Amino acid sequence: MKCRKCGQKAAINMRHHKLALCGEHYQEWFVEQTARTIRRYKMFRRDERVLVAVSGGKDSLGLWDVLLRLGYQADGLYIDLGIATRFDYSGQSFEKVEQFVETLWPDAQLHVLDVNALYGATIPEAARISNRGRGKPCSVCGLVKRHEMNRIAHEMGYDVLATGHNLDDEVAVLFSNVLHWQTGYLARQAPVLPASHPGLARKVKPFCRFYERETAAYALLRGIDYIYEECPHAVGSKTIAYKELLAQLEAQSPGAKLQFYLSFLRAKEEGLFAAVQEREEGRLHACERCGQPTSAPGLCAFCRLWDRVAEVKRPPVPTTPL
Ligand code: Q46
Ligand code: ZN
Ligand code: ZN
Repeated sequence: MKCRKCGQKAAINMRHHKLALCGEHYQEWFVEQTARTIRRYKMFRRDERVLVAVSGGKDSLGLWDVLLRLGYQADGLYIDLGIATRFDYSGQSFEKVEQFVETLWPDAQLHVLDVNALYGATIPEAARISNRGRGKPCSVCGLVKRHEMNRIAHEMGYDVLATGHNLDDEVAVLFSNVLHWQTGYLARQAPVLPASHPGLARKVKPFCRFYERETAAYALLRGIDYIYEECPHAVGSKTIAYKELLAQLEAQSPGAKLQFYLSFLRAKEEGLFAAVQEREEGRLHACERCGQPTSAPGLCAFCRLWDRVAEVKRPPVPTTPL
């Protein structure tokens, strides 16, 4: 297989695009495609500040790299979740992020937030205490990540929050949401999510049209070292099972995932879920303590979580003997 641009040996063949490219031309194509996605969905402008949530994985590091190559004002945010079940997942992920900065972008700005140091418990510990998600820390993890990304972006004056979700991630979520007809989630699933509240950053996913093997190929060809292991809590998750199912579909019909996702976006543009969106937005109000949008009365789930952790971890009040 030869590169369509220069005729050298191809490094990757994308059957769904009927396009084979060598390493150099693939990187060029990948950066250009990202720029097109940013423009097509009006994600952000040159003068806006972008905060990229980096996890140490190929997608988020690749995204940060591409945005810097395109000349955007993009800074990184690493959230240390304190996950060390089976192996030091958080520690190893952070090493990859640090190494990325040191070797490729020594002048880039990286913010680091340590959940345990800030709130007094790691994610698995907070999940155990709160008993949300029945043993799996993922719902607490998602809740904390969302809240903290919003908070940092707001406090540090970023206009946009970018995450490295790729097409496979988006399609697995879409599939799950359709399977359960989660209309509220479907209404909110999009490449660009406008700020749901004044002062909050817009959320964007510039890699939403890339297959996972495309983001992996970019990281490898670009020399980005990333964490290969999944988070130990991802093992056995529904999302992984859906991804396997969808991979079978894609093998039989190349481009099926991209079609599924793009047709969904078109249907949304035509107004599908517009009523749900309106209803959901109407339910939101500001949390009494932190001010972030919530549908719960009074305090949001994040504030309630840490109240519960503090209650359990607070040292017992010494009682005076009678
Ligand atoms: S990091 Fe957190 Fe994921 Fe690990 S605990 Fe679950 S949600 S699986 S993206
Ligand atoms: Zn070439
Ligand atoms: Zn709150």
